[in-house]
Amino acid sequence: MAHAVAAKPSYFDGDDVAKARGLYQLLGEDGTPLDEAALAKFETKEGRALARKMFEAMLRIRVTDARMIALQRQGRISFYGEAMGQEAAVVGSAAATKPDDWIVPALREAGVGLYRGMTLDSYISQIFGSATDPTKGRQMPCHPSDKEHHYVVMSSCVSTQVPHAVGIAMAMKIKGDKDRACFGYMGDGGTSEGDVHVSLNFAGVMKVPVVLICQNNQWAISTPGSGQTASETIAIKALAYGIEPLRADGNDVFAVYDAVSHAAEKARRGDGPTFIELLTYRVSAHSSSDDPTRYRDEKITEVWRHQRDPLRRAEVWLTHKGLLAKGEREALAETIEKDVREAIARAEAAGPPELGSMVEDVFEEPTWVLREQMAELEAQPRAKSPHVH
Ligand SMILES: Cc1ncc(C[n+]2csc(CCOP(=O)(O)OP(=O)(O)O)c2C)c(N)n1
Ligand SMILES: [Mg+2]
Repeated sequence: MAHAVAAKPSYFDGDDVAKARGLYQLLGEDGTPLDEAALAKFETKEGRALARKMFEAMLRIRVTDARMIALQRQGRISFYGEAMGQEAAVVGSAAATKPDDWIVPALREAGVGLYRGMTLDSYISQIFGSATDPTKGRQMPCHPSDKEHHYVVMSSCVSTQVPHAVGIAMAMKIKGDKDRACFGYMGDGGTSEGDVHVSLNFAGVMKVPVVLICQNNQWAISTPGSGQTASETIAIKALAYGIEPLRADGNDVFAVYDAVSHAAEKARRGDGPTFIELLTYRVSAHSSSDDPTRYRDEKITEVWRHQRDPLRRAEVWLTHKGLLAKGEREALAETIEKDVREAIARAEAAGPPELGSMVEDVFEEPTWVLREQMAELEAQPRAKSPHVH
C-alpha cells in the first residue's frame, strides 16, 4: 500500500543554476531508495514492467559487450567499444524515447538502438560487416544504424552528431510534427568541440524539440574531465545558451529515465530543448585498441566497477520489490548469451558481402568506370581477410 510521503520540492522545480549544479538521484549507491515518492511510478503495473525491461536491457548490453570483446581478442572482429559502467545512462534514456522520435547517437549508445528494436542479428552483422549487414559492410564496427527504428548511424567525428540532431529537430519544427522529439548524444570530450556550442546556440534561439544528452564518463580516451573543462559542471554550459540544464546520476537508471522523460515531454509539447549531463564512468577501456592502465588509476575504476555498478544498484531495488527472484539475473544472462552466440554464428556463416556490392547504391547503374574497375578487381587473386575464417 502506498504510504504518505512528506512532499519535498522536486529537483525539476529548482532554478536552472541549482539544476546544473545538482545531481538528480533516486537510488543510493547501495540500491536503497532515496525518494520513495518519485520511485512510486515504477511500482504501478506498467512501472514494474518498465523497471524489469530496463534491467534486462542493461544486462543485454553487459553480456553482449563482453562477448564482442572476446571476439575481438580472438581476431574474429576488428574493433569494439564497450559501454561497461554506462548501461543505466544508455537504457534509462532509451526508455524515455518513443517510436516516432529520432536518435542520433555517439559512440556508446548501441544499447539505445537495441532497446528500440534493432535486432541482435542486425547489430552483430553490422559488427562483422557480413553479407547480412544492412549497410553492406561499409561502416566500421560499432557504427550501427537502424532505419526502421529511427536510429541514425553514429558519426565517427566527435560531436558532428549534435548539429545533426539539432537539424533533425529543426526539420520537425518546420514540418509542424507534433508529439515528436530528436535525441542527440555526445561524450564529455565532445563538449569541447565547436559543433556543440554552435548547436546549443541554434537550439536555444530556435527552441527546437531536441534532447541533448551528454554521457559524462569522465574520460575522453586518455583526457580526464579535469583536462576537458574548467566549468563547474558540464550541464552549466547550457545556461549560457538559454537552455534548461539537467544533471542526473548516470548510474541510476530510474533517475536517468525521469530526467530524460522530463526533457522529452517538454520537447514533445513544443517547449524547446534541454541539455542533460549524465554523470557516469567509463569502466572499460576507450575501445579494444586502448589500454587505460597506462594513463589512469585503475583503483578508482574498481570503485565504479563494483560499488557504483549500475546493474547491481537496480538489481538490489528490483529484488527488494520482488521484481527479480534469486538466481533470475543469472538465468537471464544465460538466455541473452545464447541469443548472442546464435546471432554471431549466423553472421559468421553469412560470410562477407558480394564484392560487386561495393559499387552499388551510388549510381542507379554502376558507371562504365566502376564496371571496368570491378572487372579488374575480380580478376585479382583474393587475399584472405584476417577476419574471415
Ligand atoms: C573530431 C574528432 N577528433 C578526435 C577523434 C578521435 N576520438 C575518437 S573518440 C575520442 C574521445 C571522445 O571522448 P568523449 O566525447 O568523452 O566520448 P567517450 O569516448 O568517452 O564515450 C576521440 C578524441 C575523432 N573521432 N573525431
Ligand atoms: Mg567521455
